[in-house]
Amino acid sequence: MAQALLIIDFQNDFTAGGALAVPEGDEIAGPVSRLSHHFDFIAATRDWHPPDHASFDTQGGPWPVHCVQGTHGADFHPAMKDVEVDAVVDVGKGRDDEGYSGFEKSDLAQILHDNGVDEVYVCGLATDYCVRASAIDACREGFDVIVVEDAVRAVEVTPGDSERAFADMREAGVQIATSEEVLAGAGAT
Ligand code: VGL
Ligand code: ZN
Repeated sequence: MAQALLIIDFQNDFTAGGALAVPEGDEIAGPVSRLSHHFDFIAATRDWHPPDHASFDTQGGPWPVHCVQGTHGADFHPAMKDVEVDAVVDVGKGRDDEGYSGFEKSDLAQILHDNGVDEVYVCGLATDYCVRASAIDACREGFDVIVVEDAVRAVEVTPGDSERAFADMREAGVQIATSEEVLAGAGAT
């Protein structure tokens, strides 16, 4: 069976200068790049919203307008240019799709199963939203799941959200490891 790297929403709008910039979001570029060379199969999600997505503040939702389909903000971060992505999965496409989990209304589980994947290493943005939801759903789908703690960053709308997200993920059966441990081939802690 095989391992896959799952890169969540590493997009312009979630990094410096973006509409919903995650603090230190750019800093995952190094670990994500190093991890990418270590995996035979890489899937990357994009937050991919219509202009009137229900989560936007213009529609009464909690977030600024972000990751609108086909815009620069929705493009992958420049650091993704060096990453050989095997499958791109877009989520949050429907006006009312929450779009936090890469598995919501997507083929992601099927794509991973079709490629013999049983172990999924998760990195990307943001720890307390899409990474959390995707990692927990990956567990529910029956994958072994390891979140790479130095290759994720949190929005932290409320202080402590990152810590709570890690606790929720652990409780769901997610393991946590550093990129150094993953690259050294050591087991997750
Ligand atoms: C995300 C808030 C809104 C994420 C997406 O990728 O974590 N957060 N849309
Ligand atoms: Zn979104």
